[in-house]
Formats: sequence, structure tokens, C-alpha cells
Amino acid sequence: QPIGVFDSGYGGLTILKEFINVIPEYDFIYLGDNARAPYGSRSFEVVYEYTLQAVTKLFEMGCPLVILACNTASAKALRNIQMNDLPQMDPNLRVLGVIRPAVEAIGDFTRNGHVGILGTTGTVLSNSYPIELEKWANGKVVKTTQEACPIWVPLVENNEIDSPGTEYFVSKNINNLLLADPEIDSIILGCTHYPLLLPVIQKFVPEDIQLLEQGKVVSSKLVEYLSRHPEMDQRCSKSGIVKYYTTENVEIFEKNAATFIGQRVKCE
Ligand code: DGN
Repeated sequence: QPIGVFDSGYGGLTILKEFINVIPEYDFIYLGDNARAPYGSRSFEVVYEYTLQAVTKLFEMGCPLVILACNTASAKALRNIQMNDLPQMDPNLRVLGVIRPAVEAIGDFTRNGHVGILGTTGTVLSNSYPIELEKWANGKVVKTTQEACPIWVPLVENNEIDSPGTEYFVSKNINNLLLADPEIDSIILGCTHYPLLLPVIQKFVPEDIQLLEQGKVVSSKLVEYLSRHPEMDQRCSKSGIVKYYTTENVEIFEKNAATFIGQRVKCE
């Protein structure tokens, strides 16, 4: 059975790309809810409802394990699904998110415990990162500062990565973050789209500040999870097949997906 990977649109492809890099033998189904993206500015209730629908669909398609490869969905829907919905479904099904792996990894990155978070408005307002950092960063984090970057996702999705306008918004948000806490020594890129802006981000972040990209961390945590749960690992089929589905237009998905996953894919 394939591992399900869900995102509101294209962003989760940056996470799937790392899964394929690290465990290419596994089968995956990617589902992008492009018809209803972006989720970043939607309410808790709406993100939860949409995410639950997608997770249910992936379970129906045979996935025993679904990764919410979207910070906004992980922030606003994961806990509810894990606590309230999963126990009523098949108890052998699992849903995991992208926030906790990043939070657990930050202990290896930060030296002084001052951590910065860049994310969508929804992720920032949910306070999921500060809450999870408090719980899962081994007491290593002393101060968390968040900056919402609502323009960054549309910039990436409109292919404006190299434009001067992008430099303006990226520098503005990073300056805000570093002004709010000048002692920050590590920053979590808490949105699936931000790795694509890395060359621009690096221009404005001093070299001694570490940048944590989620794809790499989440993929190594998935490998760890599968080795700790052999019964789940056995249920995951390993033929190296990856299938892509969108709730919107297939041709548009195929055209845009290449920017995020680095290759042309076939979609249904
Ligand atoms: N995938 C979303 C995230 O990681 O927060 C970004 C896209 C969106 O829905 N705003």
C-alpha cells in the first residue's frame, strides 16, 4: 500500500521530493487540493474540514499512513484528526505532520536557544510552532519569534522567484524577524514553498544563522518512524511507484509541479 502525501497544492512536492530521494523504493500517492488552495489564510474549521476530507480520500485509496506535507494543515488539523477522527476510523491507520519533526530537529541546530519561525499567516496565528517547541525541543529553546510571510507563497506560485519584488518582500520579513529578536541563531522555514526561495533568503540572512529546511528533516524522521514501526513498514508497498492527484486541472498541475519536484510528472 502506498504512503499518502497531502498538501493544499504544490508545496508538499518539496517534501515528497526528499522522500523519493531517501526511500525511492516506497510507493507514494500525492494529493494536492489545488481547487481550494491556498489554505494559509483560511480558518481552523475550514482547514480541518478540507484536510479530513483529503485524509479520508487517501485512506480510501489504500494508504495506511498519510503525511500532511503542509504546515498549515499540520498546524490546524493534525491534532484534531489524530485525537478525534482516527480513533473512530481503523485504529491501524496513521496521520503524521511536518511540524514536530522540524521542532525535534531544532535542538541540533540552535546553540543559544533563540529560534525564528517563518510561515504562513495561518501557521503563525495557530501558535503551533511555539507550543510544539516548548514540548518537543528538549528544553533547548529559550525564545521563539515568529514572522508571517503572506506574500511569499503567491510569489513562488507566480514564478517570481528571481524578481526584485521578491527580494523586497523577503528582506522585509527577514528584517522584521531579526529586529524582533537579534539573538536568533536558527530559523525554521515553516512553509513548504520556502525552500524554493532559499537563494533569495540566504542573501538576507547572516551566514552564522542556520536555516532548517523541512524536507530533509521530515524524510529522515519518516525513515526513523518506519524502522520503529515494522508492522506499518510491512504494510507499505515498495515498487517505487509515485502517483499524483489534484482536485483541480490536471494539465495545469503537471505544468506547475515541475518547479516544485524538479521533473515533469503525470497527474490524474
Ligand atoms: N503548503 C502550505 C504550508 O506549508 O503552509 C503553503 C501553501 C498554502 O496553503 N498557503
